[in-house]
Amino acid sequence: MRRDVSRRDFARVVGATAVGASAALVGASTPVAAQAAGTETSRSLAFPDGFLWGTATAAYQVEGAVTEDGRGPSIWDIFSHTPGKVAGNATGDVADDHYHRYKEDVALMKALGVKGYRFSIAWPRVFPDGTGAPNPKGLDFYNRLLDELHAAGIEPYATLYHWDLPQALQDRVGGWESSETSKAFAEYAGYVAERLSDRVKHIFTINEFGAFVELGYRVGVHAPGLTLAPKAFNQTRHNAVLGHGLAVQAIRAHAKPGTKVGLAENMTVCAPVLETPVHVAAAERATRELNAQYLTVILEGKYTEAYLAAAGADAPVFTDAELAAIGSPIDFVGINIYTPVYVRADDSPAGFTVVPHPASFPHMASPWLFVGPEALYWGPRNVSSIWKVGEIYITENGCSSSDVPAADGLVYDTDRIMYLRNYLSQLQRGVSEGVPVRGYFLWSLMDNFEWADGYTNRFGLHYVDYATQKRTPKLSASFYREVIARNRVL
Ligand code: GBH
Repeated sequence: MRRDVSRRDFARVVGATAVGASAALVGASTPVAAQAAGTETSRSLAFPDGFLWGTATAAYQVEGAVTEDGRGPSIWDIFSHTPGKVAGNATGDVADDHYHRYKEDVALMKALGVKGYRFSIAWPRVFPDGTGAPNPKGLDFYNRLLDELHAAGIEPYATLYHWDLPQALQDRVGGWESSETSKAFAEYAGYVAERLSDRVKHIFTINEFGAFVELGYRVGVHAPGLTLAPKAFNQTRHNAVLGHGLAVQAIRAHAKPGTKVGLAENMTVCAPVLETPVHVAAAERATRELNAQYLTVILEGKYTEAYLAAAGADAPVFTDAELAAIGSPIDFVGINIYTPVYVRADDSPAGFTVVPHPASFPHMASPWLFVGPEALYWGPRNVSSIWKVGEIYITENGCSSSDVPAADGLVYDTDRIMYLRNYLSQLQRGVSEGVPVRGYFLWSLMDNFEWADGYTNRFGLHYVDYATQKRTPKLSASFYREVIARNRVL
């Protein structure tokens, strides 16, 4: 006899939220894994004990409260308030109001069962002018958040720069166009590390050079909205990696012993078109060259010859001391992975070619988010095989879906679950082969301000009704809770 299994079971597991208190819903009932310990049908696709399951957000995308407690303006405040820059002229003024609702949001995480939370610290809360006098009230917010996470048994992973540069630095020195910003970033990093490293054991310097520098200073679709000529632009890239390196040194100088430091980069993930030795080797060559300006120089302490040759007279100007700083040893590499590029071997001097996606290649709600699950296998595998990195985190992975609440108020995001199931299966493949991925942070805990897309693209495990700030777990939240509880893909 047919019955409406999916709808009824889902409603039982997560439905409480739709009608009542949010935090209770996903986690309140006995985890299914506990009931199922003896009846589990499969142990395939299992992760090792202690694998760190987490979720992620970033300050400007969730906090709101942009003028509260002495926070200074960031380049994203100015950019989003400039008409025509963000879809619907949306801003992060309120976003998810996480600044006031962080306790509720930590409860959502606890209900999911995550063991780690990756969040970012807003530089303009801590130094409203970018440099100079710190604003203690700014750091207080993160102290409150850390206390709440600690009480919930969730390990904090803090990112120092997720794109919200103090506007004062943009005005005074041109932001990342100047190495003054690199130095200011290091001062801020040391200041925060000294004060938070009693509880924060993992610090990421910078989130995604490959996004904020390219889109903010070359393409102009992200803050500060510039379209620099190649020479100034390559110098900007250099200043950004220099900022990372100087910050690593400052963190080492000021943090408690044992604090680990790394970065979170959306490296270009190169997947071989065919898994044969010749194409696998080409994908490794491509990984070094297509990440030359960021990850490669950070991990090797020098630019590749091909990068400098291609830049020619537009190459960045730098000193050996700067390269040494950029190449400061780090403890782990974080990789934000959404989509791969496919690479094949060829007879060119570079020894590889990127194969463009055919028009029919499937993507999620965001047109750029092509579905290539094997990115979660090849990304970390390439990093570990090329650079012998021994500790890797997937610092972001997730997707946008159309996410329209059904008549019963719930969001049945089966496409997001399909995406996650396939990506996590490829991650599991790598981990089971010994690729040293220690944890995974799903982007994102909840729908939020998606930069130039405003609120039009939703990446959350929780649906946010922006009119009421009500959070409702999507079906994917149940999926992720079960993955965590069972420590395997399902
Ligand atoms: C990450 O960027 C960010 O770290 C995070 O803040 C963000 O919310 C999340 O992913 C989801 O996007 O529209 O053609 O100009 C991922 C890298 C950079 C990919 C911006 C999409 C825009 C492409 N993203 N890019 S386009």
